[in-house]
Amino acid sequence: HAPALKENNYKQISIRGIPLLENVEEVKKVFNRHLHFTIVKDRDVATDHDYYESIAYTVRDHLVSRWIRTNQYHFETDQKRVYYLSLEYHMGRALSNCMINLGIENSVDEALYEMGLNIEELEELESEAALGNGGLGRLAACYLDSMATLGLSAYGYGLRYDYGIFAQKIEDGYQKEYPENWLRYACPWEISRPEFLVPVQYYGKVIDDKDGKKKWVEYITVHAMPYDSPIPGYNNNVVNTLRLWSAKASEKFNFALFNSGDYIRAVAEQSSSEDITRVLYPNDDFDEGKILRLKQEYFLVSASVQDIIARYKRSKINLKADQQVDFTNFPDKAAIQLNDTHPALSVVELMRLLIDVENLGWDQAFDITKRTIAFTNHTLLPEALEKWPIDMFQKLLPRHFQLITDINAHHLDIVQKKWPEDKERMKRMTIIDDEAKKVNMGYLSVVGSHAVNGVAQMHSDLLKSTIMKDFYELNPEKFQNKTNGITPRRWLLICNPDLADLITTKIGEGWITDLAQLKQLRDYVDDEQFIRDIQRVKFENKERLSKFLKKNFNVNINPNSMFDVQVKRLHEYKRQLLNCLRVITVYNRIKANPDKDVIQRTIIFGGKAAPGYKTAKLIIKLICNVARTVSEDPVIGDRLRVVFLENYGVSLAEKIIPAVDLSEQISLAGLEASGTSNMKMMLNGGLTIGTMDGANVEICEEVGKDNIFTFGLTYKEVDELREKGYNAKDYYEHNAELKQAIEQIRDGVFSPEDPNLFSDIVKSLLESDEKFMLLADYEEYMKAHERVEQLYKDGTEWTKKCILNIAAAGKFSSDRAIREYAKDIWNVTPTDKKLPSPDAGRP
Ligand code: 73E
Repeated sequence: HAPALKENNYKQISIRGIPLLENVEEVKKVFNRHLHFTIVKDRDVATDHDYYESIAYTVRDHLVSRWIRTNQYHFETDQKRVYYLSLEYHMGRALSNCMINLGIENSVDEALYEMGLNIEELEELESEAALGNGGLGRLAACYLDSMATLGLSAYGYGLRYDYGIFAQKIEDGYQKEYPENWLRYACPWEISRPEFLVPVQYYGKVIDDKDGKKKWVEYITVHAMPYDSPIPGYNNNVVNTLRLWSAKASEKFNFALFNSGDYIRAVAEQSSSEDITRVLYPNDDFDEGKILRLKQEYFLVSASVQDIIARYKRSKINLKADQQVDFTNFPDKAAIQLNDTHPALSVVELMRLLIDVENLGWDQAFDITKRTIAFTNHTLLPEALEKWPIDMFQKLLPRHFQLITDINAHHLDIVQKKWPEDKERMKRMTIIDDEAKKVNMGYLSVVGSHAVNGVAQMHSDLLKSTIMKDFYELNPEKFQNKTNGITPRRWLLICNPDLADLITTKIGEGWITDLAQLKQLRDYVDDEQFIRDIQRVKFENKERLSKFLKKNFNVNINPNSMFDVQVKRLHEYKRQLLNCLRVITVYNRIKANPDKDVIQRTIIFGGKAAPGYKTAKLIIKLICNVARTVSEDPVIGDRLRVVFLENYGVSLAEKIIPAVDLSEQISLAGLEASGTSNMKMMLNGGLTIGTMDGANVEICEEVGKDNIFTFGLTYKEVDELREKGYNAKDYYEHNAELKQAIEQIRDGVFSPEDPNLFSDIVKSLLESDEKFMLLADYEEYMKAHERVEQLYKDGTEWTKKCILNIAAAGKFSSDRAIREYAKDIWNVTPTDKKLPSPDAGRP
């Protein structure tokens, strides 16, 4: 009764592993049991979503004993634990990731197939956990995967937002935001733990207690409810935990109302404190400074640090301790990593708990705090650096403000001793700026940690020479680089199974956990069959994406054209507008020279703009209008196609990345701290066109400058040009094609129904202080694209460079990044040993 093989059933015919038949029978049995006992449906009334849930529970069953065993093992060995604190986790879907990491994918595929169900269709029904904005949140997710794969005793801590990043719709070319209720169906992956509820306090005041201690009183309490999700390592029987906190009103919160008999109102008003974890702030690289955000940050920090201390107290090291727990060894048992300054309050919360609750002295508490905490900075953009108004901060967290004041005094004392005469330096370095009336969370993070790192070499260097210069001079030993990475499991093995198979047939499967092995592919760069196979796989991926876009968005693209892709958050510094000017120029060239032989291009854009970011939203509209003009122009035909894809996120990225020919990484040098889509596209055989910014610099180093298209001002040149005075008009006047493109936007060629629609864009492009210097890089960008075109005409030469790019992508594995954090910051040791399988005895 097996159904005919559907054309998108491609994972079915994967060569990876032949399913064991007894497992297949077992999977079917468990699936049916869950449909019956967990979902409570029979096959006459079950929906596709019910089938998805049944299979999700079936897969989860395979995780459970490994998960419990991992916890037991971590308790038994009591190795140092790593705690990753982040306001964002952009996890994406869990089902295929769990199956692959557990090695049960083929059995599950086969079982479903035999039951007439299609695993890929069911996978699409999982709503993704999109609790992040862009690179920072996705990095946290990749790092959890690597920490589990490297056998670290690691925990992620975050917030369980009811609403993650909004769903983006493009309506008439405009971005519209819709709430994404990812918890509408219960999430099969999370387990709530009401027994571990943690109280979090806000407001109130601080009084001097009888025994000379500070006491925080009259606060209000909100409870943090933990929800745990499994984080399986790859093929090593490790399952770590991501613990996300959800706000629960405390009954005491409305005590007065309850007592006054206004029971209904008291219960109804509980919801306001539960708003703390209602929604993720949808800004990337931008700080809005809202009090609700400060409440969120403290909520994560307080609940997590209390949990960490509680686990330390329960740990082996303290088994024999009766009353007083000894905190001397705390930094040898816990490392806390701050994902940017968003959880920076950890510094003060750990101080508060050690001093006020655990009765340690100030100096010892500060020493322990610094040795425990480390800080990763992700951006130099001034508008993203968190600075809280003193008034707001002091009112919400009075005890923490006192402690920051103490830390600041201690810190400035050290500065003064080192530079006794340097008043200006003291002013620059203060954590609490009394003039601006702000608390600087970046400075607090540096002062409160033993290690500070940037996310690519260039960014780490700039940190030391710009925003953290004074702090680098004070403590050079703290500053490090940890170049970002991506997990090769999700970003190659899972999203591009055919390429993964092809690589495996050549070099074996060691690359999955040791990505540097990809360099062996260099041996096949002249192998004609291999070149053809790589071309075939890329083409099939492009076909698959084309069909998906046709089916889901009614977008038509031609898989025979070059896929030229810029997908990332919309931000002026990323310069999607520069790409748009280039598109307009390509369009004009075809129009001016319709008989010239040019390669066919599909230029793909995608990405969300922050809902309040007017300029970014107008750029989306411009791109959409240019796309419309191009597609309606009969002269253009199939030579140029421009599309803006709706709702770019992890799941859509998994479909786009394998199909990329050309990766657009064109930020103004010095502004993109690292970038990670550049790494994903490289790993999947895309060639990069990019500026010397962020991790592009290291991509260029790894692959060699002949195998990448670099262009544009270097950071140093940007600096010099800014110094000398950037003059947009010069570039505009001296380049006829650039002038034409801007004039067309100005004259309403792309918006005949409202010719002035884009006047703000035109105006800002021509301003002499235009921050992103778009026009300065235009000409070189066009020339770089001509080199791209030249190479693309020679399919074999192009593909050889694709192979060299894949072969050189090893450095950009998150496993490499996590090994470096483990060695240089956390002082823990990765292992490639497997934990005993779950049917072995208790550790
Ligand atoms: O360059 C990226 C980097 O690859 C950087 O812009 C991004 O982090 C990525 C991972 O390291 C980033 N996001 C934020 N800051 N840097 C940010 C800031 C405030 C809110 C949300 C995200």
